[in-house]
This record gives sequence, C-alpha cells and structure tokens, in this order.
Amino acid sequence: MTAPAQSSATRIVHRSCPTCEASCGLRIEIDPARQSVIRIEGDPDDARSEGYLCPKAYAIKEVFEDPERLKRPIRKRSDGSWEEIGWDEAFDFAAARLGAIKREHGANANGFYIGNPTGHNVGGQLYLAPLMNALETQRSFSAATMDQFPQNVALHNMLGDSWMFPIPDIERTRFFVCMGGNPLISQGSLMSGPNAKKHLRAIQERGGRVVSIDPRRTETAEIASQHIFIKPGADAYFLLSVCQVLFAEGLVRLGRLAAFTDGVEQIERLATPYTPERVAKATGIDPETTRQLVRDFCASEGAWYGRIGLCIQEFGTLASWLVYVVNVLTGRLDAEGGMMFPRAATGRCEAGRAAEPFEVGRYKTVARGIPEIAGQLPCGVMAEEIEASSAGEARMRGLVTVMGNPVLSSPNGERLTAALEELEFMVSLDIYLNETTKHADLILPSTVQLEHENYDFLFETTTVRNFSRWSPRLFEPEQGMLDHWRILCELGARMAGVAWEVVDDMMLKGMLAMMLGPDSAHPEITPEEAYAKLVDDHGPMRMIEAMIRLGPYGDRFDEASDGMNLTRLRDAEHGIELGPLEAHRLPDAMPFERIALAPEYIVADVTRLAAGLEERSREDRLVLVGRRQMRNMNSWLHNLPALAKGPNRCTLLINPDDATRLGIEDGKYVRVRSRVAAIEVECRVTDEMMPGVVSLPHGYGHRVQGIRLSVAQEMQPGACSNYLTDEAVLDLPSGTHVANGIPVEIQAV
Ligand SMILES: Nc1nc2c(c(=O)[nH]1)N[C@H]1C(S)=C(S)[C@@H](COP(=O)(O)OP(=O)(O)OC[C@H]3O[C@@H](n4cnc5c(=O)[nH]c(N)nc54)[C@H](O)[C@@H]3O)O[C@H]1N2
Ligand SMILES: Nc1nc2c(c(=O)[nH]1)N[C@H]1C(S)=C(S)[C@@H](COP(=O)(O)OP(=O)(O)OC[C@H]3O[C@@H](n4cnc5c(=O)[nH]c(N)nc54)[C@H](O)[C@@H]3O)O[C@H]1N2
Ligand code: SF4
Ligand SMILES: [Mo]
Repeated sequence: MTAPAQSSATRIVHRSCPTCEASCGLRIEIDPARQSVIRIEGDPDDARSEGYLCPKAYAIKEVFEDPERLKRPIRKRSDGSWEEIGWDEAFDFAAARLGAIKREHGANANGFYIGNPTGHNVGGQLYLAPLMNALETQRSFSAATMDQFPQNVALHNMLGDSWMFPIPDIERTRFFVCMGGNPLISQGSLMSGPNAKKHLRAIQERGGRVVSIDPRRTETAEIASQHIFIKPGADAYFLLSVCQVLFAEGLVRLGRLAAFTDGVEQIERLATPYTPERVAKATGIDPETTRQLVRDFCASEGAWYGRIGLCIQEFGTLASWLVYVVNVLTGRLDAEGGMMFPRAATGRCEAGRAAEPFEVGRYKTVARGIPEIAGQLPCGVMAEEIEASSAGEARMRGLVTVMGNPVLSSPNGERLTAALEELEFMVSLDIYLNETTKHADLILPSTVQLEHENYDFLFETTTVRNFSRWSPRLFEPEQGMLDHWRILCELGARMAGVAWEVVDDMMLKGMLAMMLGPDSAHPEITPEEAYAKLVDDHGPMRMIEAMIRLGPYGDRFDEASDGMNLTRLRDAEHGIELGPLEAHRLPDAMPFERIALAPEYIVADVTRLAAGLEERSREDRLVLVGRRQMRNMNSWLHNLPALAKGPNRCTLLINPDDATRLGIEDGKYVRVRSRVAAIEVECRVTDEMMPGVVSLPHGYGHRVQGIRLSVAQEMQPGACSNYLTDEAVLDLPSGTHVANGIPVEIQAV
C-alpha cells in the first residue's frame, strides 16, 4: 500500500474516531506548526475498519475548528448575556451554588443528567464518580432511558451483569436477523463494528441471509435478503410467537447451554398461547412468514439481534429479553456465528465477578412516584421533578448536565425547556451554547477530541472483534483549557472541599485496593507496588493501565512478561488487534451460575402485554417512529458545515396510502400532533414506510433564541421530534421512554 504524498512540514498520525460506536481507525495528516488538520482518511492498517470511514469522521476536524465552540467557562449575567470567567472562579461558583442547595434542601434537591458523548470519552466516563459522590443525589438521569436500558435490565436479570452484552458474530454468522436497528446507518449499536454494509454483504456472499424486521424499509433492509414490516411496539408479541413455533415444531436446541439454563419450561408455557395466527393482527406479520423465518433460522447458524427500535417502545424490556431468549432456545448464545461476548482488555467480562443485586424502588420520583430501577430514573421526568407545581417543596433546584442535550433528546422537550428556567442553578459541561445549555447559569467547556488522548473503553465491550485502542492527543489545547476528567474531578473535589489531586489519588487507590491484595486473583503484587509502577501521574489512563495490566491480556505488572501494558498500548499506532470473538465463555464469564431464562421480574410484565393484545389487534392509529441519518450524531453535528450541508433532512416519511387518505403531498409541510405538542415538518411520500407508520429523525429543532449554533440554525434547523414524545408513557420494567410508536395526527398546512 503506498501512502499518499505528504509535505515535509506535515505529519501523519493515527487515532480512532470517537464519534460513534464503530471506533474506526483514522489516518490524519496534520500540520503541527499551524495546529491544523490537512486530511482525514480511513486507516488501512486498522484491523477492524481496514480503511473504512464515514462522512462523520470529519466531525473531529470541524468541531475542533468550529468558531462557535466554547473554550472558556462562561457565566450568565443577570441580563441574560454571557461573560467569560476563569476556571478557578467557575469551579468555586458551581461548588458554592450546588453546595448551598444541598445544605438547604438536601442532596436530592440537585440532580444530574449524563449524555451520550460521555460514553465516547474515557475521562468523562471514569470521572463521573467524583461528581456523583459529591452530589450524593438520587436524582440520577441519563440518555440510557431513551436508549439501551431495557437491554441492561434484561441482562442484569438473566446473567447477573447489566453490561454484559451478547454481540452478533457478524464476521462468521450465516443468518442475521436484525430487529429495530439500522446498522447501515448507525454502524451497529451494541454491535460496534465499522462498515456494516461490507459485513452484511459478506454474509450473503458466503451463502447466508440477512433479514430486517422494521416498520420502515431502511437502508439495511434495502440490501437485506428479506424485509418484514412490523407494527411499532409489537415485537414482544412477535417474539413470543417465534418461541411458540420453536416449541411447537420441536426446534428448541439449547446445546451446551442446557447444562446451565433454568426456565425453559416456563418460556414454553408463556409462549404457547401466542401462535403466529393469534398475534398476526397486532404485529402485521403473516403467520407463514413467521414460521418460515423460524425454520430458516434454525436450519443455519445464526444471530438474532435487536436494538433501539426494540428498546424505546412500550414493551422494551420484554422485546429485548425475548431476543436473548430466542438465541438461548436455539443454542446461539455464546456460540460461533451466533451472539458472543467480547473480551475487553480492561477485563470487565472475566470469570469471578460477583452479581450486582438488581434493586428497584429504593426511592421514587416525587411528582409521579415512579420507582428507581437499578439507580436510574426515566430522563423524561426531569421537567416534572423541577416544576414547583408538580414537585412542590421537594422539587429539584440544581442540575448538572454532562455532555447531553436533553431538550432535544428526551421526551416533551418543550416542557423541559420551560422547567429548566425554574431551576435555582444549572451548570453544563458542554462545548456548545445549545438548546439545553442556554438555560444554564454556567457552562464549562472541555477540550475536544483532537486535544485530548482517549481510550475506547466502552466499545471494547460491545465490539464485533476484540481490540484495544489508545488514541493520542494531536494538538496542545490553548492555555487554560481542561480535559473532561479534570473538570469532573475538580468540580467534585471543590464540593467536597479537597484538592482534585487528592480525589484523583483516592479513586485510583480505591480501585487498586479492590483489585489487588492477599485475597484477590493477584496476590503477587500489592496495591502499593502497582501504584508505584503506573506510568502517568494523574488522569484516566492510570486506571486504564491498572485494568489492562491485570486484564486477560495483561503483563500482571511484570515487565519481563510480554503481556499488555500502557507503553505497549501507546506504541500500537493502529490499535491492538485481539482477534475474533470467542465462543464458550459461559457460564464462567457471567456472574450468575446459571442463565435465568425466565426471570420473575421480567416475566411479570407479560400480564401487561397480554392485556394489550386485543386492543393492538383492533387499532389502526397512525404512529411515529424515529430514524437515524448518516450525517447526524443525535443532536450535535448540525453546526458543522461539511455535515449540515444539503437539503432539509428533518423530513417526515409517510406511506402513499396514508398520504392520499390525509390529503398530503410530497414536499409540502404538515403539522404533526401528539398528546403533548405539535410541530411542523416537510413531508416525503414513500412506500419505504409501512402503512400506518410515519418516521422522523430526532436531534433537530435548532430554531430557538439564545443559542450559538448559527450553522445549524441556517442549514438544518428542522423541528424537534421529541417535542412529540410523551413523557407519561413508559416501558414499565425499565422506566424507559416510548419514542417509537407515538400516536400522532397529521394535517397538511
Ligand atoms: N425520538 C428519539 N429520541 C432519542 C433517540 C431516538 O432514537 N429517538 N435516541 C436516544 C439516544 S440512543 C441517545 S444516546 C440520546 C442522546 O441524547 P443526549 O446525549 O442528551 O444528546 P446528544 O445530542 O448526544 O448531546 C450531546 C451533547 O454533548 C455535547 N458534546 C459533544 N461532544 C462533546 C465533547 O467532546 N465534550 C463536551 N464537553 N461536550 C460534547 C454536545 O454539544 C451536546 O450538547 O438521544 C436519545 N433520544
Ligand atoms: N449516523 C448515526 N449513527 C449513529 C447515531 C446517529 O445519530 N447517527 N446514533 C448512535 C446511537 S446514540 C445509537 S444508540 C445507535 C442506535 O443504532 P440503531 O439501533 O441501529 O438505530 P436506528 O437507526 O435508530 O434504528 C432503529 C430502527 O428501529 C426501527 N423501529 C422503530 N420502532 C420499531 C419497533 O417498534 N419495532 C421494530 N422492530 N423496529 C422499530 C426504526 O424504523 C429504525 O430503523 O446509533 C448510533 N449511531
Ligand atoms: S462510522 Fe462512526 S467511528 Fe467510523 S468514521 Fe463514521 S462516525 Fe467515525
Ligand atoms: Mo444512543
């Protein structure tokens, strides 16, 4: 492979792209003297991405160059304008205000919201702890309750670890069923792997099949061997009918899983009434299609995968759980070509972990009495928890948002917009003055991707191929800029009244004490010896170093061994390739001794499902689902010209029959109304939509005053689909919101 020409003043550096889960390898040409990026290409030597990249790869350059991104803390003046202040003053201000609220009204008078990019930044993720410890609040919100939380709940109850995701063995499978996901666009979620199109095509090229089950004929469905329309929210009915067919036709084969799985008979009892005929009206799927799909799946090795379309819906936990049940009943869990468990270099999926208790209802929301579930509250209740009219004296008065834009990404954004104004104090860790952070009293901006080092921490547990990757800092940040971890650590430390260095050391030493010592798996080294050997003085890479050296590929702090350590990791320009996923990791790698196929907590919700069948079979209301797009990442890439250019993308897709019935024309604007609000959007009439279902992307809605996103406002303002999302409707076992399957009315305007 010949490298492209390069001038002598420039340098080629490699790092991974932190924008989406795929974590593609990038080859970046920079001019160090000018601190500028000249070119971004896919890294052909990255074993996972092999040179692939998508248009969003340019986000790291464009965010870095964006003149509107914030570089210094800004504080709101009493007239609503903003002034830059120093870090010292900013930290003191935030700590004093949050501290005062805590003292006067109790810890729960503060709350926090954690947004998606936190998962893409190792420092952000690891240093949430000091802030949370200082706040001590039960009001903990995050994007998880608009995302994968039903899957967490299912896995917690089945395997004993909510973050132990089985990942489709996309590189080897011969039959891939994809429900409620569009990997061609998302690049695979909880199936993190670059170039989904290549992988799906390869399945077909080796004689296998790809089946998409989705209310929209998505980009993935377009290249699939088969696409089946399903009515939104009906997946649990459909999956129970899949189980019914498996039992009725004698196709249940647990294989080696049988030795450590409980609850098979109970699943059979639950599934028996749900014949494909009985659920056909509710799902919109012809019974013979279901039967044939089940037979075909069983005839070949395969992986049955479900993603966000199955999560943010009325029966999110049941649907997510049943996907895993189908994989177990067919012996595809933990098997080659099926769904397997990655082996993270940081060792988070190894034998010997204790199961975390699954706790529910230790506390409840004030306004509606919604129980906490494993420490989470639904993010869409933030507004009612803030409003004096709903939560009274026990209301939330202080809020910290960390890399999140809940006004656009969580339910009933208009209500949240108004509620945020009622807060006594709000501080946002964010790089933009946007729809959410404009309500803050203080914004704390961090360095951006090219200005800090990173480690792909979360996605080594969700990858389609084992890898470990560190990414270097390419440019020195301007003086006075801080990394995420420093900001979070220092904010927590100031609230606790200690120096951030002390908090940083305490965290690390606490971790080492848990991992090492006489009774641990590593009696050969003491926590003190390990501490002395760590390369960095501060920051997240110390914790990563400890995890890696004690992890499955690590050097156990023995420099003579050829195992992984931080120096070797940092020297590996293209990341460290750790091979394909391995089968037969269960039961050792899960905290439970046996798979609980029918956990009581989840099975209890089948009653709610059963009660809804008749109504679902009858109804013919129009419902709204979401849609991801190649050049978006949730709400935050619209201010980047390279990604925002082109025609309006915030369009409502509607089936021609529905359009004719409602008198709607292609290209015209329509008003979409839900129980909570109405918005106006441009309409596209297309038979890619299932009749009765319309689709709108989320993350738009930049036409508001007081934000600094002029490119987004000019090029892709759109309207906010989550203004329509009803915060009152929940998937009960997980407290996750229903953003897919929202009943709407549509009118031409
Ligand atoms: N209707 C509907 N709603 C959805 C979804 C859906 O499918 N349909 N999907 C849901 C899902 S899966 C998710 S994950 C959520 C996302 O929900 P959120 O995480 O709340 O929203 P984002 O748009 O990702 O907001 C990211 C924020 O982080 C800031 N940011 C980005 N990069 C950096 C950085 O490097 N440093 C700092 N300090 N800040 C940064 C951005 O400015 C922005 O404010 O949306 C959810 N909402
Ligand atoms: N380009 C791009 N990539 C992204 C993101 C992005 O915003 N843009 N966001 C990232 C994030 S945060 C996440 S969580 C992942 C999500 O990754 P995916 O899960 O692949 O997300 P979507 O593309 O939203 O796919 C959801 C699909 O579910 C379908 N659907 C809706 N309701 C139902 C239903 O009731 N049943 C069924 N069976 N299907 C339904 C929708 O039509 C849609 O095709 O993507 C990540 N990658
Ligand atoms: S697919 Fe994701 S990780 Fe790969 S270049 Fe695009 S945004 Fe970056
Ligand atoms: Mo997400």
